[in-house]
Amino acid sequence: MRYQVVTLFPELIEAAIGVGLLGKAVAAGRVSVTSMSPRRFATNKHLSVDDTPYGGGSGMVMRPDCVLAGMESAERAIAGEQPVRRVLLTPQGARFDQAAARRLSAHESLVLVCGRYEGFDERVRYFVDEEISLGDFVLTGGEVAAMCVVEAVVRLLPGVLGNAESVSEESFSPVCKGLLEYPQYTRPPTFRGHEVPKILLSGDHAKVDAWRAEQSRARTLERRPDLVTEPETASKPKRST
Ligand code: JB8
Repeated sequence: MRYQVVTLFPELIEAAIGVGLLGKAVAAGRVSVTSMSPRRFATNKHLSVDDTPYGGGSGMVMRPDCVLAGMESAERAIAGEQPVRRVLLTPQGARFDQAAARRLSAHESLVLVCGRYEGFDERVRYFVDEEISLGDFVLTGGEVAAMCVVEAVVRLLPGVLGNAESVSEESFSPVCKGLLEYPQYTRPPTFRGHEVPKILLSGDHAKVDAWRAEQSRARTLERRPDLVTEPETASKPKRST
């Protein structure tokens, strides 16, 4: 898979792709993550990529010409004439989640477009396939969001995670039924006065499975009730005759 990040700060992306499983996948040639700066397509003597907003107001806006030239160059670099999915990272986008990560992992080539300053000239949006937000908070630019997307997508690619079960059993995966994961423990059996639940030391796998399922359910109800849509919690009270 080939990913290009359009960014004024390529060094931010390069620092992030060198380590961990992502670094391994890149080193193995399984994925490429490269970046393209819109600054390369600046035309004035100051190499500006931003300008003042029409209609007035504070701050600066990313120029559409530099952003588009960066996108198109990024695209040619990874895909030639092959199809590419163009993704804009902004706080106004659709909320990113595991389903979006799975969907994007099916694309051979992604171009992730990052802004700085107060954001993009609105016309940039006419040239992208989708707009993604990490959540209801504002970053100083799209780079960290783009790396979140790359991380979430790359670890889903076949052969990137050593243990395929880690992907299929984790929170939000269908096997977990969209619930949060159960609590995990390792040695020592007692840590600063806190014991590992006895059942996990029992060797009774059926009981362990049942305990974990119940922990997942209870933990999800407590922390993320929005994820629970089971019929038992939604059942109507019986009407008496
Ligand atoms: C200027 O929070 B964000 C984000 C914030 C930004 C820009 C792009 C994305 C551009 N601030 O996802």
